[in-house]
Amino acid sequence: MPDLAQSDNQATAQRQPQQFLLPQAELWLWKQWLPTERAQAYFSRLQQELNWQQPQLWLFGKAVCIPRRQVWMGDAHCSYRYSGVTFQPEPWHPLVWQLTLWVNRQLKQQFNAVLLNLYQQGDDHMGWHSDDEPELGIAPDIASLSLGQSRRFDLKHKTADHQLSLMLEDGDLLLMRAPCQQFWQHRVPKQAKAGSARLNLTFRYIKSAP
Ligand SMILES: O=C(O)CCC(=O)C(=O)O
Repeated sequence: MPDLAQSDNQATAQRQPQQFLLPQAELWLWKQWLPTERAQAYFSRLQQELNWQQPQLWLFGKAVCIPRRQVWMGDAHCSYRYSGVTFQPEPWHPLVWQLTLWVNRQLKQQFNAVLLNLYQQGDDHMGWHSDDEPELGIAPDIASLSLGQSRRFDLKHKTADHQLSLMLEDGDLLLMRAPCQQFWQHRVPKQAKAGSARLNLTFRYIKSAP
């Protein structure tokens, strides 16, 4: 897949990230990593062009629809299993592919799959969890790009009394460095006043089958 034009290539901000040094976790946050105009254009395109789904997962022995829409996308081998369901990746959408290249270049990573989440309204949310499925290896770095409506992003330590809340805004890029997933959980809570939709891409590296 070719790189986008050189002008698009300059689309990401070069400013320094904010750094959060937490017990057993390190977060890096690039505010407005994508400038607003570009973030808005990407948001509209992805909202319209992707095959958004609302699958059922198994939670506490019951099948329940996830409270948001999602798409799992990546290299062909990147199947992903969580909450009792295995997801096969959708082939790369050119824009998601391009964003993955930019994120990989910025963060010196080799992400090969992306979970896209669409929160259409304030009731849509994601509960407490860690990105710790076996496919990700024992110490994954996870990056997340936010587009559209600002939403709160909470983190809490699994065993100690540490918490952090960030507001993730249009165009923000967050890196959760290992061993964050091992020791911390995160969530996007319901937010009654969130008037419009938010889209989030989390970038992951899935190992090839042995
Ligand atoms: O929407 C977000 O910011 C978080 C998404 C997330 O936690 C996940 O995909 O595992």
